[in-house]
Amino acid sequence: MYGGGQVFEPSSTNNELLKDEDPKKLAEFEARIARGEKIEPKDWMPKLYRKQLIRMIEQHAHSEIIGSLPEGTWITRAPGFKRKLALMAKVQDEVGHAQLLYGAAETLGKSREQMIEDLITGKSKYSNIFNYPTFTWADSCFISWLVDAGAIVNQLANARGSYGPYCRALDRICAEESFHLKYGHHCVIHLATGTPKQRQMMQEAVNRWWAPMMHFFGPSDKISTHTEILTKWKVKMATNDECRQQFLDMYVPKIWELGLTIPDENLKKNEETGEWEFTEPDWEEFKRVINGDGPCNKERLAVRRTAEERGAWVRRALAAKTKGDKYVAPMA
Ligand code: BYC
Repeated sequence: MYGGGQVFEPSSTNNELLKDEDPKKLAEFEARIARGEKIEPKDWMPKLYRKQLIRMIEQHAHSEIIGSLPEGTWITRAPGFKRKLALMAKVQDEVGHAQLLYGAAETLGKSREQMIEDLITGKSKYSNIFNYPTFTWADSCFISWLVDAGAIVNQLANARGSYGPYCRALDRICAEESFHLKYGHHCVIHLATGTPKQRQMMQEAVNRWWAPMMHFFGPSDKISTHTEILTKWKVKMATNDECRQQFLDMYVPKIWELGLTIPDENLKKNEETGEWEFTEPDWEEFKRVINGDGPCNKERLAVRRTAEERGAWVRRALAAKTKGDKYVAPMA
């Protein structure tokens, strides 16, 4: 199974883990969180908090390296030298984000090797959206603008959360993502205001990516498994529905402004409630994709598996000891 694991873990597993905690320590921990203090790696924390953070940060890290693949494939085909340079820098940033996030997850006791193993064997999940193909340059532009925009909505909120290392990683990531957003917006504007062929290409990309984009924020709050405990412990500072609403509020007008349409005839802002109304996303498709049955899951993991195998000698060489018990020094 690829990008697998169980679909929605029953929250009873969460309750089981909480049952054995020392009530006094748990109350002190929750009081610290309520006061807005950051929890650091050596502080006491409930087993469930640790488990949830590892799950979420690890999935986030995997999403960054897998997410660099659909855009990475366009580096050599990007139109013009400037676009190639910018896209190459962006993709490199995304891989750097994975490094920061794996580092944050490691502070909770799971090794990077184990995380990579769980990714390439399909045990861990990563974002649904990177399991779709980038057929044209416009698909890559959609990711750079709107997927990054969605990521920023989520990350800006969670950077104010409770776990110090994750928040600090998110702060750095958001700073870089804001450049990606500008780059992506520029690419989309160029196509959307270009020749009829360019406009058509951009519109087709919006049509292809809209449904995965709605899924990107996670299942609706009514059916989300982890939101309740994660918001209580200030790991998630906005729910899935809140992030989706914020994204719609900020970006639908910008998409319309460019003369593009959105493939959802029910999409409109309810002026009374201030909420966006839209067609309920197809959660069955979402479940299939996050459990390994999307259009590109197998291909994405095969690429990572090959990279892991081909890079093994480098890791072995770096870890090898020379005479006198010194590690091999990097040559540059
Ligand atoms: N995709 O209880 P829920 C980027 C799973 S990279 C796949 O609501 P939670 C970029 C969820 O894991 C940035 N799976 O979960 C990179 C759970 O399954 P398990 C990506 C999803 O954790 C390169 C189940 O569904 N951003 O932007 O409370 C180039 C139930 O869901 C998804 C992040 O990773 C999904 N979309 O909330 C360009 C943000 N949604 O684990 C761009 C960090 C849900 O029980 N993550 N599931 O088997 C989060 O903020 C939260 O984990 C989520 C989900 C909001 C995504």
